[in-house]
Amino acid sequence: LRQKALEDLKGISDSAALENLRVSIVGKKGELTQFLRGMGSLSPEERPAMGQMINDVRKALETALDEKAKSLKAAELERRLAEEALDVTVPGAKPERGGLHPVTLIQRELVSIFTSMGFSVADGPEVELDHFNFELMNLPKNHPARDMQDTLYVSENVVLRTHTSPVQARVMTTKKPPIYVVCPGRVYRSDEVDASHSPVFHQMECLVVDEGITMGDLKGVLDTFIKKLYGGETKTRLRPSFFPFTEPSAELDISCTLCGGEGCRVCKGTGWLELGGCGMVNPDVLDMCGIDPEKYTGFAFGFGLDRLANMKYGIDDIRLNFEGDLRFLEQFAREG
Ligand code: FA5
Repeated sequence: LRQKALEDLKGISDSAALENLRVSIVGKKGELTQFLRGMGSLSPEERPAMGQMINDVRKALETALDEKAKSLKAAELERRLAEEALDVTVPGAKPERGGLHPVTLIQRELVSIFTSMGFSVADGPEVELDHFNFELMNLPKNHPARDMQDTLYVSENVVLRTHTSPVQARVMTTKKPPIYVVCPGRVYRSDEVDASHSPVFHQMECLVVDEGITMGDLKGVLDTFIKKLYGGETKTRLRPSFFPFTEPSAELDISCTLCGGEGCRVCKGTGWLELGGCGMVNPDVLDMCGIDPEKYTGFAFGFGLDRLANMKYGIDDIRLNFEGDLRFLEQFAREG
């Protein structure tokens, strides 16, 4: 039995087979156990010698089994270590670097320019009451000038804000002058999509209300921020216009920063680009918002951030701003 068991042990190469062998020798029904059971039939004289012999065999086999178990375990560990080894010298996969969206970049830059001039930032909801979006902006229901902005209505009295001007009303109805705020944000209009129009776009509003504010202050602030944004060479121009919430009103143009001359794809060769509207806050608006128009005057302007960003970065189609194409966005990821 001993010889055979030791022989069998040599051929074993995994722990499951080893366990089977152990059971077949020293298990409850194992061969050696059977020998022990058979001792009852021996004469008392024979028993001690036989018992001694079985015990010796058992000890020897158990030692051999334990040693085999140890060496199998060591070999298995060795194999696993080899299989799972990591090559720490293999270069890692480079993580993709995200970038800020061009509109976010321009918005941050503008907020930093305006806060450096003493303005603070105000915010308002994108789902807005008709009351703030239109009525307090001097656009009562059925006023024809509402047609200037194609409105997405949520219900009779709730709209997706068509401009950032309702934030003006929210500020004026809750704060007393002096007021110096800018309000960047997303706005919505049911405009046809083309290279310079999107149904979702971004505007930034600027509102100043204080004693003795004039159109000269408006022109001065416009000039200052445009020069800071595009460089000292850039010019601004005001053209007479109409908005119900400002009087007088003007359209703000800036000299084309990407001008390619006659065939310029950005300004169509005119040398000027329309950026947004502006004017002196209509005294009726001040009055409706609870500010004394006899004591205070103010100016406001609002412009499209997408167009401003596109001019700054030389993007010729506004749709790129909303498509989320990584090939476009990754161009704005900064190194470092
Ligand atoms: C307004 O929205 C006024 N609230 C601006 C204003 C504020 C005037 C304060 C006076 C005082 P307007 O509808 O012109 O004005 O829009 C302003 C700018 O938003 C436009 O000049 C243009 O740059 C941008 N814009 C308008 N519609 C779109 C559009 N569909 N896609 C992208 N940009 C647009």
